[in-house]
Amino acid sequence: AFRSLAAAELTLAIVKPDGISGNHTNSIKNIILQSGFTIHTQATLHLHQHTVTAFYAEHSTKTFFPSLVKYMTSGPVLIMVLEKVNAIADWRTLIGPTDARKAKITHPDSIRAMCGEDLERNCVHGSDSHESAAREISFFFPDSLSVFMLLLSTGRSN
Ligand code: RTP
Ligand code: MG
Repeated sequence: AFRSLAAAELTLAIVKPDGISGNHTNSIKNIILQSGFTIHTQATLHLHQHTVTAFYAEHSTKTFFPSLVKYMTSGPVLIMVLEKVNAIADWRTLIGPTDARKAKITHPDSIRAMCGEDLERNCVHGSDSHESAAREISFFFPDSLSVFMLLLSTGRSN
């Protein structure tokens, strides 16, 4: 009953195909749990190109888009809903900069520094805002009542 007062937040995390094929899933889950997140929901899926196209719609006009779709459909991914106070910003901090090559220099303790390779193959995803988190969680888990309740209880306009 008191949990709703603690303003728990949800975010969407994905272990991308290179994270799975490189056997980084267990280390990533250990970091998640040691950092105080709860794994609320999880699913392993091999995404279809149409699913990736819809998920990354904001990037559909970028030159790297065809390559991104090929990468994200190259093998299974692990999709997780993470729960914690300040989950969205804290998960983005944990994963580090988009470019894993730069992350290895500037954020050597980040997840992308640990298991990513470059600007594209960066092994993990994280929602970048409250709006993105709500869209992305309902995109993959449209039927989850508890997710719906939590998004409602933590909803805000920014
Ligand atoms: P994500 O959405 O996957 O969490 O990553 P992000 O916010 O850090 O980066 P974003 O700009 O949203 O880009 C989405 C994903 O597209 C690939 N990418 N490739 N070759 C390129 O220039 C390029 N730029 C981005 C990466 O896999 C990136 O995570
Ligand atoms: Mg992004």
